[in-house]
Amino acid sequence: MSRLVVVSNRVGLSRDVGGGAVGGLSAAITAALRQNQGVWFGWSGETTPQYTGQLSLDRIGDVTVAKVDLEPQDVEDYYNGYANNTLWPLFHNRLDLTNFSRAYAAGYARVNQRFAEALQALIAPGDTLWIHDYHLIPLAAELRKLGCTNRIGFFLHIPWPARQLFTTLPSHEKLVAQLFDYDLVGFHTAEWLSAFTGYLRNEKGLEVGDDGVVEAFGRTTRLGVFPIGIHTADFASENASEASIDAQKRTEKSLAGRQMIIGVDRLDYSKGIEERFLAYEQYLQDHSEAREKVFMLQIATLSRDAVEAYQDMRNRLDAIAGRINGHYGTLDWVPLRYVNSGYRQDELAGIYRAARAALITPLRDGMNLVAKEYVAAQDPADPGVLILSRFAGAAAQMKAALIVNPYDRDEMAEAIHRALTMDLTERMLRWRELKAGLDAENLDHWWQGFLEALADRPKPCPRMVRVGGTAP
Ligand code: ADQ
Repeated sequence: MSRLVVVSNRVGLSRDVGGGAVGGLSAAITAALRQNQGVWFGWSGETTPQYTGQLSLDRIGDVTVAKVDLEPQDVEDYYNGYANNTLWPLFHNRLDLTNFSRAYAAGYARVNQRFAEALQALIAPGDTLWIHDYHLIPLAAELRKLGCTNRIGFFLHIPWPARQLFTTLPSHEKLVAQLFDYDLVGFHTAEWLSAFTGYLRNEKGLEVGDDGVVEAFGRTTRLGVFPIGIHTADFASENASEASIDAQKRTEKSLAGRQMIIGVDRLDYSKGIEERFLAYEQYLQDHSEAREKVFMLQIATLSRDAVEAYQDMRNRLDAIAGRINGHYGTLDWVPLRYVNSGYRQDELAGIYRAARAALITPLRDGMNLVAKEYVAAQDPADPGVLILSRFAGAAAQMKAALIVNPYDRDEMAEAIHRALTMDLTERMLRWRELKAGLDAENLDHWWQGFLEALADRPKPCPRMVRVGGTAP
């Protein structure tokens, strides 16, 4: 059996994290690695004054974890710079926050080259490599330069931008060419894939075959759609752990009979938290009868604090939350609870269950797993209502949610009202449809589907998409 080597910017498996604390994606990759005698390689998160390429190796269960330290300049140019100050904002339609810098681009190339050199020592001839996300697009090209002929797949966890935006990136063609060094390139949705093939067609005159195969830059790759799912059982109320039940009870106690609306996100401008706060404020203004009977809990864990755009956003959110609570709050009612702490997955499941509605309203999101987790956590006999942005990749699958435009404050305020007044029959109908979708396309389905497609090059990919078309 061939080994699986997974590469991501950070390794999501460590000795000191228990089961209930592990995020869905990390758990999926770990499951894939365990079944394939795997190795997980990535940056350690640490810096060293001068780069050495020294690998630190550990064995956790059946998985070998391999990490390298980076120089401070690498972190600045590659991670904070090109990944989080160039590609992330650009791929999330925030050209206004996108910083094009040659130093960043050079850092991105340098670190991918360093990763390839460090990784080479770990790769055996029959190994399959699976590279994750926008930090590492050039990695296969760097490995190929070193003579690597292994099968290599790439999965993009974020959206692919429209051609008109993507072409603002200096050396955009180089980035696309680097994707042709992979044997398979996967996207979450047909929409992101179609943005990519739109670039190929309009900029390069290329057409993609019905089987997803496309030839360019002297190489051939295959494109496919693999929407990520979750392990529904981990969130299901029937299997609730003690920590989950405890979190649910604590949350319910704090409700004091009020209905709760929940938002859970990494604190990021793509998640639309500011627009969500403003919509909630609008709802309180439009529905005076709901005041003191409802509150919103927004959990937003800090991320990428070193990037300036994130500090600005935090300041704005603090100001809006303060304004809403100052204006509407009473002696015993805080309309908006806004917390920056992180929670374990099983605790989150309990909190989700206590919420009558979830407001998951990103401005742009590759998929959004929180929307799926909220649905999976609900009590089948009394489920809450999911309000979901049409700009989350998840909206393509979760059509039974209340789908909203996060830029339309009035529409969002109406959706909150509708969710909080929806009768049990409609809530159950919507929930059952959503849950059936989650069960059919779960996390195992995602990683197994990707690896099967990667192993089996000649066969058409499942859900392969024709250029300009939709999945058959
Ligand atoms: P993220 O942008 O991190 O992921 P998302 O998919 O919503 O977005 O969340 C990933 C995980 O983090 C979820 O399992 C969630 O429970 C957890 N999480 C989020 N906020 C949390 C909080 N405040 N406290 C504790 N846990 C929290 C990127 C892309 C997404 C894509 C995923 C997976 O941006 O679009 O869905 O990768 O491909």
